[in-house]
Amino acid sequence: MLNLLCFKILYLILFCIDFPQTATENAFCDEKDQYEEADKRCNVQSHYSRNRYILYDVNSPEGFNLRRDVYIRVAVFIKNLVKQDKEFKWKLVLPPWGNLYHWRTKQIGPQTQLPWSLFFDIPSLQKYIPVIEMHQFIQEYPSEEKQTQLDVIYVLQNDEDMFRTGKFEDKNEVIECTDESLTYNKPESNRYNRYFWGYSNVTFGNVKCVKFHGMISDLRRNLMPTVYRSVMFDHMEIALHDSYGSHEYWRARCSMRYNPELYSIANEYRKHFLNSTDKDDNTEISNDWTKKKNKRDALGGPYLAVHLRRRDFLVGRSSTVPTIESAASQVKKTMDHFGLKLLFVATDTTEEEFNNLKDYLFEYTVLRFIPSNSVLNKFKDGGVAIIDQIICSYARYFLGTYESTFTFRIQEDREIIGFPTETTFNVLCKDTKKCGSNGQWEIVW
Ligand code: GFB
Repeated sequence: MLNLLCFKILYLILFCIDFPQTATENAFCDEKDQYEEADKRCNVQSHYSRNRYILYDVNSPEGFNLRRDVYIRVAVFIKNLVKQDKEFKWKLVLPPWGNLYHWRTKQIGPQTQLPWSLFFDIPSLQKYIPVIEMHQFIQEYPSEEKQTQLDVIYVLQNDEDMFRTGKFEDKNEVIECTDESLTYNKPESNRYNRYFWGYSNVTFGNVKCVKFHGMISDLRRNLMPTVYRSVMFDHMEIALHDSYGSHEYWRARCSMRYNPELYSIANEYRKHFLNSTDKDDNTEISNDWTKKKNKRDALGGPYLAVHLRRRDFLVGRSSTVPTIESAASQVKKTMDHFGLKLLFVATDTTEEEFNNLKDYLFEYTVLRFIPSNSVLNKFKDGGVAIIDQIICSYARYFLGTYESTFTFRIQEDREIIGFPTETTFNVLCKDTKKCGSNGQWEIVW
């Protein structure tokens, strides 16, 4: 009997040891007469032991490419956390893609709960930080009665006073949640009932509203890993980059390689329609981004690529978006300057406007990527947009849309491939007189 007791105690020590217990839990594990109950709990705990999970979501109207920028902020945050805190095993749970405003194709069914692996190369992301998909998290995180309960959710909010007065200072202050701050669903007995990403089986133990202003690293004090195993941040777009455009930013950005199948589709298209291959265009880069080399001698395929952003930009950014006629004239001027005859157009415009553009550019071959049904069904609107971006990123010369994050991501990819900056950081102007600049966000090696 004594032996059995000793064995049980040893067992409890071994399996509870790396789980940081609260005082109550410690007392619980020490109680010899309750060892059976503790044994059961520690069995469960041994599954996740020192694992700590961070989840996040972004303001629902935000588009795909702003969300990618938020990922970089989070990735750098996790990277530093992993480096500095050896006590816990930090993992980032990738927020599934879905219900984006711009994803409008109806015939492919609902575009929800899409895993990151559909768009990105997960092993490549994992070379930067430990990431897991949501469906993996649901499997590996202990659940009760098929409900996955996260320990805490922080709902980040801007401090409106700062925006009113223009006086900005760092803030990370837990405030009382109002109905307005929990607009998705009213809290019911302190439960946050919004179904994140449509998972009705994911619930929250604790909801905290936080007025936040400052860099993302300041969220470290909200983690409290000895209390919480899983922490979710809603409205993560509110937290700012720790060091935008730094070496670390670019490392995280480089890790965001796309799903290899998307590269294959784009490369086939380049080869068949644009006479473009990596070998001929001097655009070969290592499959492993950690082995990337500092170079600026990419030539690019013999085509000009333009990102012609329309739809909501025509309304929200009417002061910077050109007419089709003006866009055509700017494109023509650039193509003539470089002696190019092939034009690739990435655009969210209508068939009618695209044909209109082609009419203005009748002397050139004007192409856009039209996905097959199987590509569209498999990779959805998000995958097709990435194929457009990849093709743009390999052009000899690129013209983007002013202040579009879709354009920014293409410019970054061109920096990674190694193009001279003057072929990349160019945007269409409203008209010939007035032209803004997106700036030049050069890669830092
Ligand atoms: O990516 P995104 O945030 O860029 O949103 P912006 C634009 C979305 O529209 C893309 C589609 O993610 C695509 O789904 N789209 C745009 C395109 N251009 C193309 C294209 O050339 N090809 C294809 N296939 N799809 C922001 C929005 O857009 O603009 C904000 O995120 C807001 O919600 C703001 O509307 C005004 O930065 O261009």
